[in-house]
Amino acid sequence: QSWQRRIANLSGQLTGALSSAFGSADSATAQGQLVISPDVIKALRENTAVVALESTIISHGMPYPQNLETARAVEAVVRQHGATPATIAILSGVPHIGLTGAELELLASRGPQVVKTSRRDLALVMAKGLDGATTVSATMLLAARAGIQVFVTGGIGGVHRGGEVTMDVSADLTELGRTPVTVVCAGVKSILDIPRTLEYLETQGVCVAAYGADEFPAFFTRRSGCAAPARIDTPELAAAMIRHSARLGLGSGAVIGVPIPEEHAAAGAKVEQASQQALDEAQQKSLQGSEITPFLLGRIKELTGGESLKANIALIKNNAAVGAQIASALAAS
Ligand code: PSU
Ligand code: MN
Repeated sequence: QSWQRRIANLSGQLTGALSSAFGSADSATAQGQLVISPDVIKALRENTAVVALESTIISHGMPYPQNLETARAVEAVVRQHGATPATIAILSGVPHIGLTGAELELLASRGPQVVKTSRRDLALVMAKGLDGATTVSATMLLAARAGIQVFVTGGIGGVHRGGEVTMDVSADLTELGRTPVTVVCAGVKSILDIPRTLEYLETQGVCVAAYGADEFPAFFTRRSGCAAPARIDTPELAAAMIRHSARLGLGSGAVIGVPIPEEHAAAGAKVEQASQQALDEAQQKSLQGSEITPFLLGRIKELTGGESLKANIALIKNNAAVGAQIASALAAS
């Protein structure tokens, strides 16, 4: 039995969901609490590579129709690199692992009307039968329940600037401390407090590595000024780290920060400036809680005339290639 499956079997709820999904030709008829798409079920059963993808980035992170195009392109990149993509969202109150084209379209076109669903929101979104776009924390949790160990996104949430006073610390960070999923991303945006985010992840016992670099990346720029706690240069080393973490039963996740490709990093300085302005505006508007991140992302996009969006799309595709290589190395081992 694979490690992946053994981890999956730790969850009784999941075992029910998986076996009912495995047993039915049409996964939509699964009796369990998760609906897993036929592709993903097949990949999990055959122990081939699977990469989880989040959906808040689709609903709240980008405008329509670029969000839909990007979601499709990212799935295609994952496939090109030999892995099965599993985009995760809640549809009519049911967590879905792997979405159809129509389901992706629905999420993308409804955008921010879909509930931004973090760990704390999951059960109530399900109870109300709503559509929810999962953040990094909720996506990690559901991926783990489905036995998926590698997850690709753009950037994770972090400690907000001023977080030492406001206590605005993304639930992504505590999730990383308690859910064994490796998140491949472009690091943490400089709209956040990157040094404190790294400190917090250390406290949570999360392995944080830069991929092929010594410095932890800052999303739009390759450098954050912060040394990465660790460095990983190959998919094989990432896979070995994930295996050891599982064998030890660490129970925590990992972050692998992939620097934005050089040719797209040029827009970085401009985006940095826009970030500062957006931060000032958010403060003037006294925005709070979960509104802050979507506001900042939207405002930066406006201020940079779409340049940040282009860079954003490029870096996510790059992360998808790396994540799929890591998932493939893990499946092969
Ligand atoms: N950071 C980005 N892009 C995003 C997000 C974060 O660069 O789209 C989204 C992710 O879904 C992440 C969430 O999990 O925002 C974090 O929100 P908050 O800061 O409210 O925890
Ligand atoms: Mn927050």
